[in-house]
Amino acid sequence: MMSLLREIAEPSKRQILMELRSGPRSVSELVDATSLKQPNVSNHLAKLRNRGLVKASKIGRQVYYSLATPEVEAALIGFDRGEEEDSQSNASLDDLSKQYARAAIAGNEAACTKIVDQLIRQSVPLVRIYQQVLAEAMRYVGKWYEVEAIDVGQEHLASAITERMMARVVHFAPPTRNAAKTAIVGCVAGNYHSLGARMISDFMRLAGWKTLFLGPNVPNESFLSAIKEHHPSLILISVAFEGDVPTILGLLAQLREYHHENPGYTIGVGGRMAEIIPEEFVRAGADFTAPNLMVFSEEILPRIEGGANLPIGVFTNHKKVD
Ligand code: B12
Repeated sequence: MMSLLREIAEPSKRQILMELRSGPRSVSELVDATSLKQPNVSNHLAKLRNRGLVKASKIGRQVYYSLATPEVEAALIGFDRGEEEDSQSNASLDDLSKQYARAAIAGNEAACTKIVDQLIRQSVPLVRIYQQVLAEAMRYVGKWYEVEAIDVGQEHLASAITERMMARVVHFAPPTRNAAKTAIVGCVAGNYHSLGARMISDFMRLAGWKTLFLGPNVPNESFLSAIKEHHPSLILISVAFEGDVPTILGLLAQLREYHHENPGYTIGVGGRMAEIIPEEFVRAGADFTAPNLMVFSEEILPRIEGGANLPIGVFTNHKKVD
């Protein structure tokens, strides 16, 4: 550990290691990113490799370097915490979400990583990073797309970067407890907007639930077979489009039927349509609807875990609708 800290304390090596936090880099990419001379970069990399801090992998003719273990990354973050007086440290989460959105549509993953890492260092909870920075940034991306300021490629780029940033946030947020219950989360068939459902799924996992994330565009039969196989206590479905409403209503009807044979699960619906026609989903058999992760984590999950009577009801932003 001491030798690890000694290496990190050396500014040029730290510059290289910090750059590798955003992903594997070749020597020439590291030269561009750090402005160090090529022989210096190669020399530092050789030493860092010898000491087990960096590993090399060959793709075609090119050699890529990356951090050797999660401990190296954790040490870098710890070092950085005390060291760096970051210009962003006083920025509000809203400013950060906008900065993040701009960086994401430009494909500047290093800048996105920097914003996210800073929030991790400041111990901002996962729910706030997800909701107030990443989800909010994606809302900006949507607005820019709508006014044709960006194209579909940039929208995809921002989504893919955001998925990787979410993995990063989860990586540094250890599970807090073990609820020993199972949840199944997925998007109804036709819905490819999976970031929201994945946020809910990550949060559930950290809340100690065994969580099975089925991803985007899940056919109703696949939802049902996963439910029959894993016996979840909670089923969470994301629906974004009007066109997907008949499909989810069909799924809710099937779930109601199966419930007679296998009671014991709670059903929640979220996503854009859950804000537009929440009552319809509750009438069709959902136990609750939620507009976002914040409301789900603060208002709904505690009720489920506390054994609240079902249905729990319709929630809009931060309040229950009676
Ligand atoms: C990114 C994005 C995409 C990506 C999705 C990538 C991915 N892996 O998810 C791609 C490029 C694939 C895509 C495709 C399309 N999209 Co799109 N997309 C967006 C965008 C920009 C952001 C969505 C997002 O990820 N937000 C961040 C997440 C975290 O927020 P969220 O999904 O709302 O989830 C939160 C809550 O809803 C809730 N939640 C969600 N699910 C669940 C489930 C449960 C159980 C619970 C409790 C809570 C919950 O919690 C989450 C966190 O708070 C929006 C713009 C916008 N304003 O939303 C448009 C948007 C949703 N897309 C739209 C459209 C039209 C499309 C396309 C038809 C064409 C297109 N524009 O490319 C296709 C259709 C694909 C399909 N069949 O699903 C429209 C939808 C309009 C509508 N409702 O009819 C929007 C609003 C853009 C617009 N203004 O036109 N899209």
